[in-house]
Amino acid sequence: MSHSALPADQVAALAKLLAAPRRISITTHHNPDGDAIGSALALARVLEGAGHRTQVVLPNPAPGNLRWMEGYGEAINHIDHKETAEGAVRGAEVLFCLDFNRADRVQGLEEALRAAPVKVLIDHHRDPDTIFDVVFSDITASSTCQLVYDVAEALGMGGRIDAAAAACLYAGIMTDSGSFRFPSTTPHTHRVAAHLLERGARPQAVYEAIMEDNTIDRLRLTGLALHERLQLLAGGEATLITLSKHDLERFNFVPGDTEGLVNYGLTVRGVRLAAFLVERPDGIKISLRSKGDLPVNEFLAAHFQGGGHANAAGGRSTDSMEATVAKLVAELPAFLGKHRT
Ligand SMILES: [Mn+2]
Repeated sequence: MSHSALPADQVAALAKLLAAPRRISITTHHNPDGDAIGSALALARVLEGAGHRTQVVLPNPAPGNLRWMEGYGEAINHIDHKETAEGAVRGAEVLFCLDFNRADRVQGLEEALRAAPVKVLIDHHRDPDTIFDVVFSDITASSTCQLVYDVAEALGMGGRIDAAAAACLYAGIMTDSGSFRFPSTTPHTHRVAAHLLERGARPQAVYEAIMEDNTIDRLRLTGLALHERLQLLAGGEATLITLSKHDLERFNFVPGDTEGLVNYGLTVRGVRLAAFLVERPDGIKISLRSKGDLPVNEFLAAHFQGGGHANAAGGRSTDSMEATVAKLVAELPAFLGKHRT
């Protein structure tokens, strides 16, 4: 397809909502990533340019490597500004919900979100909740940023994407597509990226700001993970990395430090599935990645209260690390066997 086809009735419904200047809030999921922050800040900028009043409201702050994005300083988060954040979400004339599709993904803001009178969803995750009034949900889209670009174009606001908004959108597309390599990367993804470059996004600057922002501690934690915590499973078809609470403490872990770690396991020759298990205060957090037709979201839904995309999904366990690993090791062979090409 040469362009993205957004549902015409939803475009019309949104155009009608935005026909007069509105008081708009824009929110996204807990632990916001590049796609979440990029899409929220870019949309805010475009809507401001079109005469609306906007407020970006985050459940919690962004990691340090995303705070350079234009408009982050004006965004508020629910951890530091509880009342203001809830008021902005609850009281908005129009609430945009970006890069998530279930109310509980905004954590402490959930009640305020449910109370918002008009909710617009722009998202690319599976199985959207039915609480939204206008819905742009496309699970084939590389990113929410790509969809925000498409929505802006469809509304005739594409011209309002300036260099700052273009950098935000480019950042989200780049991070969610694994730097334009995941299967969701289409000709349309590259066309959108090309338009963003024409509007002033600078790929090298965006990449450096986001990807080359390691601390020494983070690199050393990665080193430990690859050197001492990585193992081959299932006769070499899968890898597993485990990190304990103690491992994290040893390297002064801050959120984001293990982001992307699971992907290293998938680069081993012959490996189709990579698992990363990390001990968090509320249990074991599980991340799976796969190559080809190997739906790890189904595996996690069946065994570890999880879900996500076919090649990238997450789950959890309240068992010990040992018990969780044992269960994973026990269930993996059957799953890999069922999906042998
Ligand atoms: Mn996303």
